[in-house]
Amino acid sequence: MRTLSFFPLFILILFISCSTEEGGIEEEFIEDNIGQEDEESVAEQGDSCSDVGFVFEESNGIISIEFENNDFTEGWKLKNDVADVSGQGYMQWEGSPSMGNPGNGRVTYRLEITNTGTYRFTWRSSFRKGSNGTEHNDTWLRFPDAKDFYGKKSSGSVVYPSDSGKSPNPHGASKDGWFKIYRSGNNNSFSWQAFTSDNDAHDIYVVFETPGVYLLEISARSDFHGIDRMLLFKENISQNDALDEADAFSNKKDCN
Ligand SMILES: [Ca+2]
Repeated sequence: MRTLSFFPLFILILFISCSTEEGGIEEEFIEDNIGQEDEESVAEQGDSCSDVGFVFEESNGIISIEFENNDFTEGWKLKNDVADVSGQGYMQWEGSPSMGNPGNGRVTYRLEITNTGTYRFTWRSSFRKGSNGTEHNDTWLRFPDAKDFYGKKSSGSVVYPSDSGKSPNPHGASKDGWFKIYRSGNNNSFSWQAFTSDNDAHDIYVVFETPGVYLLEISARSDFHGIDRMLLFKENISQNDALDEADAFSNKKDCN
């Protein structure tokens, strides 16, 4: 399939190389074709590193990522106005809020998983506007090609994203396989919190069944939700132990 999908692009390049007229139109076609190829590779499971450009490498069951260490769409702003953040600072969404529609301002991280199994997800975030910790405190999250993605409480209660084909679903917003991930409290210091289901906080888990490259997607929900770092760790590792290891950030491997 990949050879076939490149074939029209190859013909177009040949055509342009022989033609000096209407170059602008042909260039548009080329851009469209490249875009389709990108979308196709994103949708495929089992991408290799060379398909996606770079990956964050899991090591010893831990993935630690500076949230800002990626390419962002318009609307996301890099901020560094507080001392208590690492790397280049943190990212916050300053575009229009997207409370009911996940997918706007989408950014994808590729994770190269060697140690398969169930990982817990958390991030370090703050609300960067006002004094009410129930506002500007959430962003959408999705793992589109993982074996499973769910919220779980210590009581055993489990919720699955809406439209995932599984139930029950969380209280409050969820759509198209996305969870709304929120933090709580009126202290706006950056803190490690990541919950789903309103007023019924469930921790976040994802299952990687086989070794390979998996997608972690975020998209804008609240404006002025600032995110500094993300952390995934095997569920048999405590969060404190994972944090002890997490200052050694995961290698961002360039595949090109
Ligand atoms: Ca950071």
